[in-house]
Amino acid sequence: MRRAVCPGSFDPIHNGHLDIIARASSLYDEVYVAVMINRSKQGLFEIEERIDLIRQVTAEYGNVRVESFHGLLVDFCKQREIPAIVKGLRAVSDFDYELQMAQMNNGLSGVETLFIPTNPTYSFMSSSLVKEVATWGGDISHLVPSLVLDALTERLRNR
Ligand code: COD
Repeated sequence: MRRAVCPGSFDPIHNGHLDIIARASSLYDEVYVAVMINRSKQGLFEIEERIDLIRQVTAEYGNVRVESFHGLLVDFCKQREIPAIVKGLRAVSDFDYELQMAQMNNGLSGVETLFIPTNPTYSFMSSSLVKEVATWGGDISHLVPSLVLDALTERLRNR
């Protein structure tokens, strides 16, 4: 069984993330989406809420599993016998840090990192930007799945 992991914060998942997960799911038998628990940073969505949104928007792929993790990504990979990390590359500016992480992860455990070039439609996107635009009432309906749009609208209304 060929397995890979797409890790991230996913606070919340957006169409750029989804595009990479969809492409990974067509290349691997089983794709884990690993949602990082970061205790030093309060997110807009709780980890369980992020997981729930990701599960719903990836359900159609059939081979995507969604879990949280705390600590090193390589330990998550080791426990599940995952040999590959799949990342989306948006721009050259992503590359420096991604290269460092890929080399560190490989040195720690032998896990490989594969980069998929982002779909140009989504290359400018990040969860932070999506939240900022939504906070000020901008239209993000083309940037996130409708389920996420509803959740974001609801969350920001109640803040
Ligand atoms: N288009 C395509 N792909 C995208 C886009 C986009 N517009 N935006 C993001 N992505 C992809 C990228 O591959 C990105 O890495 C991933 O989605 C997740 O993005 P975010 O913003 O949700 O998540 P990050 O960047 O906060 O996630 C960082 C990690 C959790 C991957 C990283 O910090 C990590 O691996 N941490 C675990 C601790 C660890 O092992 N540390 C040692 C590292 S060497």
